[in-house]
Amino acid sequence: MTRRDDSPLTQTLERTETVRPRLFRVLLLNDDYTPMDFVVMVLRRYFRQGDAQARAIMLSVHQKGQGVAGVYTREVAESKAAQVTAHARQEEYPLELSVEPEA
Ligand code: NFA
Repeated sequence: MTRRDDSPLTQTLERTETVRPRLFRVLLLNDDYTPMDFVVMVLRRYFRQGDAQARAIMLSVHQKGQGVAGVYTREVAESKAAQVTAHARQEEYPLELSVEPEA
């Protein structure tokens, strides 16, 4: 191709850098009133845990006071915590969650 006088003599090469996003834990907190079956359902439906893992996490929260439901980017973690809180309040359960940065 014939080069016109005003065509560029240099070209810019692009380099795309990716940074891994910070991850956040969604914690489930124990209470005396939320039914165990509701917590298991939450872990399965919102946190995509299998049945055995959901039961293990629920029991661990029940016995130790809190536990990790899942780990996500900030927006996803906060969205899941808000959705689960709304669902629990709809059922009039006091279930509490918290979102904390990993490490
Ligand atoms: N402690 C609740 C009960 O005995 C069950 C529960 C587990 C609640 C995990 C919140 C989180 N019904």
